[in-house]
Amino acid sequence: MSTQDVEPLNVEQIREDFPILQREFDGNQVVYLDNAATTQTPEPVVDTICNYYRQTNANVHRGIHHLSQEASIAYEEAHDRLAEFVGASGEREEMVFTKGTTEALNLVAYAWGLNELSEGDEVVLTEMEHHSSLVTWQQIARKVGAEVRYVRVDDDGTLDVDHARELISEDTEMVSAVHVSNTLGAVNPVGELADLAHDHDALIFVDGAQAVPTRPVDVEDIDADFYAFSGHKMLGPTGVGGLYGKKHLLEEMEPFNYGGEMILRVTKEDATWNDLPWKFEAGTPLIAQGVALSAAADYLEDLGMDRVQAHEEEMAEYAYDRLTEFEDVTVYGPPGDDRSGLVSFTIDGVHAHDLASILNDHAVAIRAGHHCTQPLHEKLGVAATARASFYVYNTREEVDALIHAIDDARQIFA
Ligand code: 7TS
Repeated sequence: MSTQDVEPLNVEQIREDFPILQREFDGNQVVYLDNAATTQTPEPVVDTICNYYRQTNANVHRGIHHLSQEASIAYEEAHDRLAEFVGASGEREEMVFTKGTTEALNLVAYAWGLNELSEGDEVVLTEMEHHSSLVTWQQIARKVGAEVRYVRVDDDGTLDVDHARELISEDTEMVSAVHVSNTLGAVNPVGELADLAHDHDALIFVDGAQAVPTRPVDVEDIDADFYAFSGHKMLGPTGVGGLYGKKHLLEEMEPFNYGGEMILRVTKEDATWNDLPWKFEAGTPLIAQGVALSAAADYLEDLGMDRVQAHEEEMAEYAYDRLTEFEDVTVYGPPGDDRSGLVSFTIDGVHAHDLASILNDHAVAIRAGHHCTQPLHEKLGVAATARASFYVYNTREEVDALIHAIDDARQIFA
């Protein structure tokens, strides 16, 4: 989609919903550019959390009193809302609430992987996986004697799809790929990877932690078997996220955790499992968080995900263009006009942590480190990068403030 085709976001108005953006440190107003780590929470979402606790709070599913009924309805409808948000027509049955993307990956790796993978099987990842995917599949594969293989990242920071075509074979049982890289900003052709996986009777898990917040996502269009995301990266609260799974797969899978809420009937010898998605939500679930996540989806949908995407891309392109004006700055990942809303970079002779610290003196918040993609950083030949990541409330002026602060750091280290 061309970013010119949609009406720009009214960023000034959006910022009014985020009082945290008015905070000052030593007289400098915060410039929050660490959105790939976590996004800020708008007033309507904060209100939803507060109102939930003020008016509705009760445990769900097992109560027959009014408050429990209200809480149950709100919590159940939140599943429908998030299913709809990512294009899952199976509604709540295909939408499990988890703590976030990491737990969703662990859920599938344990509940599906431990039971379905065996010696000789292959799990195909990409070199740009976040540790939540990479480490999880690595450890599960080790337990069952399966092999993990990695689709190469090209020098231009995009996925080598031809290599994926070579790697994915009859031995492949699972392809697990990140939709949008949290380090490179690359947007992977996950629909194409899904087709490749399915051509070889393998499944595909898509890590949508950086995609669901930043672009319209349709899991059925992608034909993902599993698709995960985190609420705190899309204006929602911490501690809640979603796992979409095709209904027949979730039905066939063993539970992940055992306990209350996930059972239908229990005897001293055995137990049977509750309906989807509750079979995968053992114990008192993330009620307030789930309801608030649904409000975050409403907020984003009101903005329009195509407009959110256009804004992200505009911010990233502007930052890319400004950063690449510096001769001593290296920006990693695809070109400025072909990336999601973040830029990871290094400055010759300046450690990323030192840079982040100087930027912090200007109240510019970025992230420095390996961003939980250590093997990718090894490939890039750097131990750490600095990363600025943008969201719906960021402005060009804030990118200018970033550039100004970087220039200051360059003078200090010159
Ligand atoms: N996958 C990707 C692509 C991510 O960017 C992250 C978090 C996760 C999975 C894990 O999400 P969680 O909500 O379960 O923690 N990424 C980052 C980051 O880039 N900086 O801090 C967290």
